[in-house]
Amino acid sequence: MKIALTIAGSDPTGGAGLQADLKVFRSFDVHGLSVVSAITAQNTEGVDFVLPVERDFFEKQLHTLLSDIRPDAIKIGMLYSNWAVELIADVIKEYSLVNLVIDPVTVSSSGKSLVTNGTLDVLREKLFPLSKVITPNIYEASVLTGITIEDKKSMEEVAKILKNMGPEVVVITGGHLDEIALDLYYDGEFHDVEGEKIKGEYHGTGCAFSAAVTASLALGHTSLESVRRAKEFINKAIKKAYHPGKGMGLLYI
Ligand code: PXL
Repeated sequence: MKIALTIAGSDPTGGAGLQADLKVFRSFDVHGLSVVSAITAQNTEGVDFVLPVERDFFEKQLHTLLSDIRPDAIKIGMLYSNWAVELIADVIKEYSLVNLVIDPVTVSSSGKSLVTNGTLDVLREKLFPLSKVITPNIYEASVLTGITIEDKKSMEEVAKILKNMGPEVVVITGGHLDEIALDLYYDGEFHDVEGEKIKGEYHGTGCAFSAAVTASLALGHTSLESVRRAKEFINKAIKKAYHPGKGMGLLYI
């Protein structure tokens, strides 16, 4: 069985974070490993509180796991702390790990910051050059480059700048063109990854998308094929989304 590791925060609703990632891995018939960077108090209405795990304990989780099991692909979700980014960069090199997918999480859908000061800068400097695919949404791509995305042209410009930061592939998610949901894929050439636009607000779509890309890479698919499979998976999951709480809908994953 192929193996994928998520390094992410815990979301008690199961809609985002490592709980969602593990469910997505399972849906792709990939064994899931998880290392937790932070725990959160949240529900479907929003994130109340974030508590990072202690640095030494975070490092212990990584070494204890990776000295035993080698993942075929790795997803980086919410890390919260700058030191967590640096530790992961060291670990990736030490264990020669491949197929790194980065979801550069910045804020929750409810607006709570999921990074501390400077985390995105360290992520860009230390981890982007080691990554296979980065999956910012339009907002995250704008924050990372300082350029506001207003149309397809500026989306392409931002994708080029992000690619120069080191990843093999940039996927900017969440673009809209009329009734089409457009993700932009850039690996030196542009590919549109189109899907149906589905109305409504759902929690954890970014997490589930990047986890699906990771699972598909673990299975040996190319980056483009993995992104297409992930998009299809998310579209189906949104169509069957449900509302277990008072707030946002959760994906059927
Ligand atoms: O969707 C981004 C995200 C990632 N990881 C955790 C989260 C959230 C959003 O709330 O809670 C743990």
